[in-house]
Amino acid sequence: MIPLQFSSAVAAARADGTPVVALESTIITHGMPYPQNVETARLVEAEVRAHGATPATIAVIAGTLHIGLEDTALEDLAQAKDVAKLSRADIAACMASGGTGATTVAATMIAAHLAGIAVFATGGIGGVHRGAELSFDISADLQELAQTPVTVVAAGAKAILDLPKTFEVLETLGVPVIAYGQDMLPAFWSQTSDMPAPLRMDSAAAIARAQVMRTAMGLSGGQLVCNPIPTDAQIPSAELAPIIAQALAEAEAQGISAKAVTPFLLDRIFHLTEGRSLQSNIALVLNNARLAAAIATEMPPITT
Ligand code: PSU
Ligand code: MN
Repeated sequence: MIPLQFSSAVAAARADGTPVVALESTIITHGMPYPQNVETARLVEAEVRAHGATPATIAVIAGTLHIGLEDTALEDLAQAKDVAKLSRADIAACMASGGTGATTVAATMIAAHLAGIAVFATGGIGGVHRGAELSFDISADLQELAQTPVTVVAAGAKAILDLPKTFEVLETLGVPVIAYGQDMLPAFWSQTSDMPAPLRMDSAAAIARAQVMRTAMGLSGGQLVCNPIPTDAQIPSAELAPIIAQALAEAEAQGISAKAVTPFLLDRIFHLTEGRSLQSNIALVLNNARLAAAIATEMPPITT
């Protein structure tokens, strides 16, 4: 038996067959500082509700996999120190030992699929880190997209990563990468990159139909929807490039490795931009929540 706990709102949505959008918790515990992390988590949940779906923020608390968090649990998680960062490799061990942990994109996809939820909104996915040819640091998020049937809405991958290598690996793994409403891939803090998107779709219905077809054909895995950041929230890449370079140099000098890399870089970029990177991050997550709610509305209802 898997210890699963649905929030009252998610349980009601499942019973009624109304749309649900999964949300991750690592962005709360390891991606943003307190209190902006919990404020953002609440805004994202509200945005999903305002667009006709029920938010299901996912986390492991004392060994139980929560699909949807009540507000006090969200607040506790946002304030907690030393919460584990869980991916495919460690989520089961954490649950078996009664531990508490936040779910990354990979672990959130696993949990969403267990709960029958087909759509998930986040900010950015993990990917191939710069220098991966030496470190072999490639996020488990990419493999998860190849095997778990959940459509993930993100703003692309952050420029802290090696973007061309990240998209090469996704192609190798057979993951559909869809730019929403434009020909070029977005690049997280900017609306466009210099990379053409493998696929372009202009409606939530088209994205939902593609996932349904994929699953019907027996093709495993999900889809990555790359939704460009709103115009007024962009940060020019020329402005961020030296900041990212500095954060990467500091990570290297301090010997930061493995799962500590992404949280370290996000925190350094937040401080080096005096919080501006966070404002952009919040705007794009909200934008992704809106699109995810629209896609969830077009998906077949959850069957329990
Ligand atoms: N990218 C972001 N913000 C984040 C993350 C990635 O822009 O908070 C988090 C997500 O939870 C993602 C994880 O799944 O970092 C990837 O970590 P790693 O690179 O260690 O796989
Ligand atoms: Mn990694």
